[in-house]
Amino acid sequence: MTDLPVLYSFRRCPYAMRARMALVASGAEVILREVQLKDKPPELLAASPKATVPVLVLPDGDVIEESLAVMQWALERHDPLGWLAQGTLDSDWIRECDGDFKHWLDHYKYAERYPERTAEAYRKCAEGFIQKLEDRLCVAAWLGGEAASAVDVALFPFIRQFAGVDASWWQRSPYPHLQMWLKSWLNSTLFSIIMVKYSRWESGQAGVRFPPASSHRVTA
Ligand SMILES: N[C@@H](CCC(=O)N[C@@H](CS)C(=O)NCC(=O)O)C(=O)O
Repeated sequence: MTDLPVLYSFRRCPYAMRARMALVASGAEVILREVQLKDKPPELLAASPKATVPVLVLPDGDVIEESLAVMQWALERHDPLGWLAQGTLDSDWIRECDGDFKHWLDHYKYAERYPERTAEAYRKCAEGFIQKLEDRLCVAAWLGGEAASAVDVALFPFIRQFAGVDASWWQRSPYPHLQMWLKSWLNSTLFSIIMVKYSRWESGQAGVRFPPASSHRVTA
């Protein structure tokens, strides 16, 4: 069991979600250690002092401490769904998602912490990116073209978060293509696998094998 990479993860973290999706799609097996962000285990801090999740510790001791790097590592080893062929992780979509969009998303989601403006005003700022995605998905089923790509996967957890802040507004919003795109990820087998709940990992425990043995080969 110890010859597998160890993934420090937090179920609801969108960065950890994109990493878990790529790991599952690649067929990689890891040992998952579910952490609490408010009380991170010393093993995580020792492996990666910057202390964000996800962090992947390889059997040779190398540490991968950025979600996109975890995706790249997994998909370079094995990419049966062709996600990298369809869209590289060096992408303006991802830069904008992780930059400006994430900034406004956090303000929208936690508007009470930023009382200078209303949640609706913050949402409007985030909608610039949402509209660009909608425009793209009007002309292509996926961001990379005809098939899902690593770019779609990298963005999905953040669009999910945006939609979830006010789900009834999202249902009424003028973004039908993006709504369909989101729905297809939410309904995917892959998503159900990566959202399985694990109890918090405690020092001294082995951690759990991820993904669970029965869900190794995902085709969609
Ligand atoms: N650039 C990092 C960002 C990861 C990140 O910020 N993760 C959040 C959780 S969603 C985190 O660990 N924050 C540290 C904390 O809350 O203490 C990546 O892509 O992996």
